[in-house]
Amino acid sequence: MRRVLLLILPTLIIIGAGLTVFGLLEARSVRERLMDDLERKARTVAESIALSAGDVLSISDVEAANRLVESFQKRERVQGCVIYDRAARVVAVTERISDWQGKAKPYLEEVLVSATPRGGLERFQEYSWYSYVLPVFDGGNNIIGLVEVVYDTSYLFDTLAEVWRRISVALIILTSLIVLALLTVERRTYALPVRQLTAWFRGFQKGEEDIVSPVRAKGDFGQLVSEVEQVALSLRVARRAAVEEAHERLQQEELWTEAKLRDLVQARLGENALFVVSNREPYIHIADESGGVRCVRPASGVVTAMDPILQACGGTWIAHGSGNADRKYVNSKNKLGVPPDDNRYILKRVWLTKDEEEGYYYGFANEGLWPLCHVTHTRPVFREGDWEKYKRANQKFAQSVLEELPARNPLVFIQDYHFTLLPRMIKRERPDATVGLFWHIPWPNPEVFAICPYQLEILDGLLACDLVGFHLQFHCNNFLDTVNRLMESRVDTEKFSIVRANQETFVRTFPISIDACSGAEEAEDEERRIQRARRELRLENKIVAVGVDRVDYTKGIAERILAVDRFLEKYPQYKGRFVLLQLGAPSRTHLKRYHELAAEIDELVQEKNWKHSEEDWQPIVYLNRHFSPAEIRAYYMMGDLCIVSSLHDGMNLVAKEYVAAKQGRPGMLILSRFTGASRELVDAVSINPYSIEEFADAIKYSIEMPVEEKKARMEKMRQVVSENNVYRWAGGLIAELTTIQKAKEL
Ligand code: ADQ
Repeated sequence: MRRVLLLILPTLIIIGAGLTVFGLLEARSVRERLMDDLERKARTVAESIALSAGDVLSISDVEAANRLVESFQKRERVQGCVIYDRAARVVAVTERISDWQGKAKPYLEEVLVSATPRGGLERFQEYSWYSYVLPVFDGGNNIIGLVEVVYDTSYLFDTLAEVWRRISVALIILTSLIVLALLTVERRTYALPVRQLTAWFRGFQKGEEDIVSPVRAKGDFGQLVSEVEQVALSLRVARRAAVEEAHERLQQEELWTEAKLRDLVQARLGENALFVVSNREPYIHIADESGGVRCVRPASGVVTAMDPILQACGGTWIAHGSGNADRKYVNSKNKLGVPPDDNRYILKRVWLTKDEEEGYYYGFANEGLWPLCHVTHTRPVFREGDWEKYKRANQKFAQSVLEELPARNPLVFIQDYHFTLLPRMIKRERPDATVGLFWHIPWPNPEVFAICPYQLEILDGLLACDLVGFHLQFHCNNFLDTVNRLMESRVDTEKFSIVRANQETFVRTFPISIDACSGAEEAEDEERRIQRARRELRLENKIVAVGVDRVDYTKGIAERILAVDRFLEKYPQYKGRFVLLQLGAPSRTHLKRYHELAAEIDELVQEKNWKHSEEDWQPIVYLNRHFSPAEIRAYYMMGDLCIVSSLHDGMNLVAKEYVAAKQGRPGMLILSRFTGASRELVDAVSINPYSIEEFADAIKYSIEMPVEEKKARMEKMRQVVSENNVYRWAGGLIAELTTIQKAKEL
């Protein structure tokens, strides 16, 4: 619209100005012509009167003078005539303009003095009149009187108005024709081809076949079209070549690596990109009070696992834009390349209102589903309003995903309990899409799940998936049991799938993990970082146990502090020598339960530090803030022990991160048996975090374990984590999803 206005407005201004000048000149010339005409007529009439007026005036015959003026008043447009004597006194006046006598007429004097006729416009009784005055002479050169002829001039103005009306109509018609012509030319030569080219290129990006654009243009625009076609062609050729190379390499590699996952994605998905949806975004832009902006990777297991996958394979990650500076960093489609300094994939941010975030994320997801799925004795809260907002937010994400999907067989990989309704919403619009959802938290047994008032809608949403993944077989079993008990469906325990309304949903185990090689720096740099951290926290010569968690009631942080307290009570020889270094990333602080938990932990730390502290030693160092992955890695390496005491945890990546970071250094992992990780990391020291006595003993046992045993156990766990890494997790999932996709195509 703006472009069209820019084109049309100057043209209109020029035409308007031109026609106005033309109109003014034309009106002036018409006016002059009419005045000349009027003067000519007036003069003729006046001269005719003057012929007889000479006699009448010389004998002062008033009767004859009156007859004379009345006889001329019928002439065309003549209003009336007046005969004056030589002193400009009225001798006779046409009755119709008898009022004219009262008008002051200084011009009569001028005519008497100059002895020449005079014509001009005069205002009288709010009208404009034309007066022509002719001197009347005796036989010689002496003036004996004057004759005045008065005309009505209204027709003169009517004629001028008519001229202006015609000019205006011409102006309107001309303007409309020019605007129409400009719009037609603009549409044909610019708007339409640009629209066609954009639609074609968008289609090409979504995988539609046509390699030649439908736009045929010449000149500059034609060159642009040709350049766009070249880019499309090179892209397609490069993608094809990459797919073939990937197929070949895939046959050769054994261990799952970033490169092998990339090959698998290229070989299986080809030109189609991977679409990932999660609530938490992997990079958040946060503005601080000083006006600076930081880009932070949030403390989230989902982000820790998924970021290396997207970095390896590319694709689009759609997530809630939750940072207060997020909007500044996206393009017009709400997208940006991430990581910020090395754009490997696209992050598309979805905006939620405060109200939606409150109901969908804090309310339904984190006060309802989160406690429902974690058996930690925190009561789930289900509010109708939250559920409505949860549905609305799922719909918003569905819209955002659907805008992105390629033309054929897209693959969408959804994360977690925030999006139970999203699979159905996507499938309704795109039945050809293959949709997988990974459930990062535990799935409870049917009795527990049946508490949820919206259980059927949630199961219906999830069963639109082609694949639902869990960390553990136990969670898969719980899910199948839940569906079997609560829904009309066919559960196939051989194939581990559920069939409902012509849709088969496969249920599979994929234990999540980490990129075991990521974050490693030069050995010297790492050593320096560790020494600095020990110095700053005054931990030199101390036995350090690290704890790294989001501050969440499922993570058993309070139980950990109580166990340290009991350990020091029971084994006082460790006073002054042992320190728990607890890193706690503030999480969901907006919720009352999390607020209370944060206060409870602060209080416990103070109480136990006060109880046990000696000289400059305190048993607990609590750093309640967010750390970068590199900082956390230094703390892991520094930790003689790592304590993971979750009361219930889908997997727990901290345990795996610690094992990977130690890289052959002695250390020991104390791991809650209620984490998914405990099924794989069987060489850790296993604890029941609810049993404070057992927990305290486990700390002593881990410290006193012979170094050789520690090394051997850590090495076995390191092997497990490096083999069962996050690329294997994603590889398994994507391979399964693409197999399902192929089967559907047949
Ligand atoms: P989370 O509950 O978020 O994940 P977890 O798997 O332990 O838990 O991952 C937490 C991540 O946050 C780790 O990468 C850790 O390094 C990081 N982190 C912790 N404290 C931090 C701090 N102070 N600063 C910065 N980063 C910090 C959910 C499930 C888990 C499951 C994961 C992945 O609850 O059971 O393992 O998803 O599926």
